[in-house]
Amino acid sequence: MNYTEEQMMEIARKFDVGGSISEIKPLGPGFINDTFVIKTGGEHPVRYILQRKNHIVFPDVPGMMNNIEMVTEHLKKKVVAEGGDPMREVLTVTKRRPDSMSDEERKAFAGDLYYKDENGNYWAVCVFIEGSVTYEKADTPALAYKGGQGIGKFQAYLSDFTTPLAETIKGFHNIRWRFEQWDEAIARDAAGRVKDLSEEIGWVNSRRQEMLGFWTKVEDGTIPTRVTHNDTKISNILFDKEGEVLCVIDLDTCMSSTSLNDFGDAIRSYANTGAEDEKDLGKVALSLEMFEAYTKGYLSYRKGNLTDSEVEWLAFSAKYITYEQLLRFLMDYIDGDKYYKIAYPEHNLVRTHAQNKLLCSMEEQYAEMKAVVDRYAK
Ligand code: GN1
Ligand code: MG
Repeated sequence: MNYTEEQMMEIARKFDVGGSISEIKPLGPGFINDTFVIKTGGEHPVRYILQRKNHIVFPDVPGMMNNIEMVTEHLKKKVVAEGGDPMREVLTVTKRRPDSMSDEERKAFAGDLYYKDENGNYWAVCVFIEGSVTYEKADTPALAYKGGQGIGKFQAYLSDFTTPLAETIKGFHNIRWRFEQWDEAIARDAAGRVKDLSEEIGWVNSRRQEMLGFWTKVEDGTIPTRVTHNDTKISNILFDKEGEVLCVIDLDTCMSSTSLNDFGDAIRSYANTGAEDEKDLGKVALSLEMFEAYTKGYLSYRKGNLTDSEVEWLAFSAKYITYEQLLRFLMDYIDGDKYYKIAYPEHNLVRTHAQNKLLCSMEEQYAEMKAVVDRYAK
């Protein structure tokens, strides 16, 4: 469903953006939500991010927005205590303009944090952080080191956050649940593609027990559960122009899980020598240099605060999340491309192959990865 510029402006005006809106432009390349930048006119223009939240993927948008509000409030207190700037170093949710709300909206849970339009789409706004830079790929170890610090600090700040968070996507990084979805997808064969995918399906099946073995450690409490981000790819971090981490964004999946997910998902993007959807598999591998830089940065904040079991499984988490991503891309391809936005028909299959190549490269270098973790965890 496409909206005209006027309709989107109307939606944006429901939020407390001060001043009149002069411009609205799409901002890419999120796979799930639709993102726009809005600019308010006047002498001192201010920019905001307007997002249409994908409520098929996130069935409880009010719960999600409430999570984000609570987590960002907590983070802001930490930043203030350290003498930082809470408006630049933490995402700021922009609330609804009270005079734009109906009685029903006022009574709704977290009703001031989102707008549900007549088509059933949910919208939310946050402040645009000026002077920030995002990357699709880490080009230097220095950037990977800083990214590691950013997520390490994020986890450290949230380590004393105790309010239960809503589970915004059921079993998001729970491979046992993913296998339930997977088995159903194979049986359903919605797009009739299973017959041509025996090699790729084999990549998933051959590692199934190994991955369940890891998840069992989370289920039995050997590996603890904490408040985590769960989507730590490099493009979800804002850097400043000097390459320092400014702010961790895309908090839609902030919930309780193992902190290892945040490490593993970051490695999946920072330490990949190629793009997530690279067609030339010769370009895709795990860069041990990037792995080391990220690990060093991350552990500079988390060393001493992780349990022995977390340290033991840290390197494995990179394989786990890359494997899960392979499964999710392939499952979506089998389902007929219902979840991830695609740019061309084979996109999810290309992504699957690239993740598998990355995973194989991690498997080959696993002993070295473990040695790096041990070096910086002490
Ligand atoms: C999605 O929303 P975005 O583009 O930051 C996905 C992640 C995947 C990632 C792959 C809610 O992230 O889990 O790792 O694509 N987010 C959701 O690039 O499924
Ligand atoms: Mg996301």
